Amino acid sequence: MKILYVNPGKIESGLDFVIKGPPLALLSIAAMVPEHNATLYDFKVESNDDNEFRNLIAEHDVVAISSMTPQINHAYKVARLAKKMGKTTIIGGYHPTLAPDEVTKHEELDYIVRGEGEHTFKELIDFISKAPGHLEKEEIKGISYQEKDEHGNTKIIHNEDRPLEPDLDKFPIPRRDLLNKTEYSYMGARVMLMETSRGCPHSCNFCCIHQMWKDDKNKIYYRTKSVKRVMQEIYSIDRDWWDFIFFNDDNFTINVNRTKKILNTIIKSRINHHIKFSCQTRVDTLYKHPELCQLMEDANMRMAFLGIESVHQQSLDKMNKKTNIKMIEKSVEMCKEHGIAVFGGMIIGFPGETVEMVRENIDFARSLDMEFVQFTPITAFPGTPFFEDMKKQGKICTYNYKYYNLFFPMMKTDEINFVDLYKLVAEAYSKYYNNADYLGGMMKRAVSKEFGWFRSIMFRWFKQFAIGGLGMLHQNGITRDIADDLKEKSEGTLTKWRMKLMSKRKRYKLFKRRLHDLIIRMRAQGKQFFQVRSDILRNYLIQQGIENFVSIK
Ligand code: B12
Ligand code: SF4
Repeated sequence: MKILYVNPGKIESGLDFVIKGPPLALLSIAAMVPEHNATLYDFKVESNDDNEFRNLIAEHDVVAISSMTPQINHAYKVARLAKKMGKTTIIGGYHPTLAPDEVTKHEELDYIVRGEGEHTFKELIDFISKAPGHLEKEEIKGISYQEKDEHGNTKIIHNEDRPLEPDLDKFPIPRRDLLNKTEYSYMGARVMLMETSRGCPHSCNFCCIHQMWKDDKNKIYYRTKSVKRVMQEIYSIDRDWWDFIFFNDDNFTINVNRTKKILNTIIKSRINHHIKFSCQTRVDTLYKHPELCQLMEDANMRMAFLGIESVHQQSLDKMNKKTNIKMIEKSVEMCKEHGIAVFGGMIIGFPGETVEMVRENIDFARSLDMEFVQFTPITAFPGTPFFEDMKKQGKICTYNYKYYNLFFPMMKTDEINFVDLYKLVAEAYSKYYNNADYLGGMMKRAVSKEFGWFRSIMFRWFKQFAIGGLGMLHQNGITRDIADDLKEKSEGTLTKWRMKLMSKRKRYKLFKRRLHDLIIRMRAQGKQFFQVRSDILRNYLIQQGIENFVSIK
């Protein structure tokens, strides 16, 4: 049988311009059915030609789609097309797991896979391909589908939950050979994803990880791969191509002893001389175990994702972060000393925070001088207790999941309406990245001893981060208003052919004058370089209906 694996959602979602991560979920489930022919189509990196995609569907029997929440509309579109062409459609991932009722209602989808995909997918493909000894559809745990009853009415069936596999070593190594590897990069660096564990033992009420990876029956919430398996997988990755291996576990340092074992083994193996590593970790863990930073440096772990979130203790406590300002400052400082770039996460508009408090968060992020920061408006993902709570309180402003991409606000709080939240996101990016200090800081790092590793990817970083970054903001409704304004001005006075006729010297002079003009105006406007795009904002408001117009300033 021929299976087409589809990662939907080209440029529907926030970070796609600057981060194109390989779809590990699809590579993992494809490895479970090696006997079937596999093709990967990732909308994030493909040319996105409708005819090409149609032809590809025509050549396959099954279309297997993965979807997070913001990708779901496009996932339905792909499924509709495949269904029209007579193919069997399967979907899995975060959104189908967290909102199974809603997803199963879509008749363009034949099977919905909830939770862990590997075993379920194998059994489902055996059933569809009528493999010897296959289970019947009613017996396959973890799937949902529609069925007609005796009166012809459609019923939604959710089969029993699939228990989580306790031993992650039992899963085969993901099929990374399916990737067109030239297309994937994280802000210019070639980054391959790899899991060393799944799930999280904690249960913060706004987070969907716990909802995704839970097995209440067997009390399993967190599982790990053995150190041996981790090393095998590291060695299976093409280190001549990838700059980094990103351990994309939600928290690579949950079990500190295990983390140390992995890092020590990497150091002993000397694989760290050929490839860099990155991970997601926590402020409190680094603060309490400063020795981890040294080990990370020795293992060539050069980037860490840290949830900073807020400068306000009341918010940190409500989020259950178990951190404080001192811990945050210290852990970021330690990373800097060890040449570990920090990608910090900041939340804009956590309930209880006013506009002024958000501005203090932005200033705090700047004072930490982190290499990269993502500012995300407070977002409630369907399927979490936080979402249900916000829904009950009437705080959700849009049910169009396209906007759940961590750029657009999808809710309001008692303190901040959603338009102001949106503007604050623009302000945060503007203040953080749009200043000479930031660029100068990155250049300084490139010549420093600690961050010497950055030199090898600096040009690719600049290209993707600077150009892609502006595209990303523009797509998400945040625009360079002053630059656009200047462009308009120049277009009004100078036609293209006149520009062409100008001598190089004159063009250079004109460029200098404009740059000067731009800097003066930026200063005059207090470095507020980005603005919310009024056309996108208008569309967004129209989609929310007239009621929401009334409730906002
Ligand atoms: C790596 C990562 C990324 C990467 C690449 C992701 C990709 N696939 O392209 C990047 C950085 C690009 C990214 C981007 C985004 N991400 Co992200 N990301 C992750 C992260 C850290 C790991 C995902 C992963 O690979 N897991 C490993 C695989 C094996 O697990 P899995 O995806 O769950 O797949 C299993 C099952 O779900 C199931 N399954 C999945 N798909 C399918 C399909 C079929 C057919 C079947 C049968 C089964 C199946 O089987 C798999 C194996 O068991 C997770 C957090 C986490 N630790 O999981 C967040 C996470 C998935 N991301 C999230 C979000 C919100 C985003 C962004 C919106 C962020 C942004 N501001 O832009 C974007 C959206 C991108 C888009 N195009 O829409 C949220 C999703 C929330 C939600 N409800 O959807 C998460 C959970 C983070 C969080 N805690 O909030 N992300
Ligand atoms: S926020 Fe972090 S600690 Fe809390 S449940 Fe989610 S992954 Fe675990």
